[in-house]
Amino acid sequence: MDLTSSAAAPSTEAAGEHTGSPAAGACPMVVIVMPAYNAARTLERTYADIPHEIVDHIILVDDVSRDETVEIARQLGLETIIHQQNLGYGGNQKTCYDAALKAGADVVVMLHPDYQYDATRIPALIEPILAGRADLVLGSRFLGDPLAGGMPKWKYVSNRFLTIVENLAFGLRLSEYHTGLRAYSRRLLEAIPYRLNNNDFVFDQELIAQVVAAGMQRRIDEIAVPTRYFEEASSVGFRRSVVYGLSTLRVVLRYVLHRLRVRRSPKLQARRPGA
Ligand SMILES: Nc1nc2c(ncn2[C@@H]2O[C@H](COP(=O)(O)OP(=O)(O)O)[C@@H](O)[C@H]2O)c(=O)[nH]1
Ligand SMILES: [Mg+2]
Repeated sequence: MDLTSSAAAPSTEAAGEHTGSPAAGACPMVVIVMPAYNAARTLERTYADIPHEIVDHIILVDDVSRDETVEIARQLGLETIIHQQNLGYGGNQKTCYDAALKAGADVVVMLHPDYQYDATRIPALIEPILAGRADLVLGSRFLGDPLAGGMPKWKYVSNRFLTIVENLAFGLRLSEYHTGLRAYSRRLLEAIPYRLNNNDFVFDQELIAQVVAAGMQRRIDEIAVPTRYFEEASSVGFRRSVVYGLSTLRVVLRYVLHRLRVRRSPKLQARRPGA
């Protein structure tokens, strides 16, 4: 499949509530992107928790939802981009980051519109980037108590297992790799060829592998973020989780083979900015 295909070229619907001035340079422009798929029942709640005083612009990319996601996004005044065909969670994020960089973002926060992650933690999430200490910050559920938030036990165990494997392969000590709340610096998104990644959920893991392969692993930080589990917040059941787990192990294997120079991967060719 051609992942860079323009078959689903998005159309921009509306300019949103842009109050920041990237050109001014003095104050970093913070952009929130929301990869959305059937988020009508949770979007308003998610939006209400966003700390708007520190956010310059919000972009929602709709992956051909079958509900009122687009109408609600428009009512909220979000910049709304609509895919022409459903691409999946990773394909959605590609459009999100392209649009955020185009809007002039210095810091990009990926927030799921399903009210699963606590958006009130965004100031703490972007702080390491604003302070120049990090280029990627992960909102970790495992620095807190994910079971208390309702994470199913089997998801907890598989997350722990995959995290141990990824830590060993990447030489890191992160508490988890599978969170959906993340903040990126502009320079990281410009350095990493995220467009080459998979269009499904494993996109998130490929991006971390790319960051490590680019020598930016010391620029990864994490903060504790509570999550909520309820029906609308989680569409990934057991079967898809198994596929996701196996895809994650494939990403790790690809990274190890790349590092050992057994098989070089074009996806992992990014170089550290300035290196
Ligand atoms: N399932 C699915 N989610 C998508 C798609 N495009 C964007 N998303 C978003 O991806 C996020 C994560 O999906 P979700 O079902 O909540 O995963 P889970 O919380 O890990 O079970 C949600 O915010 C969705 O709105 C898509 O094509 N399929
Ligand atoms: Mg979710």
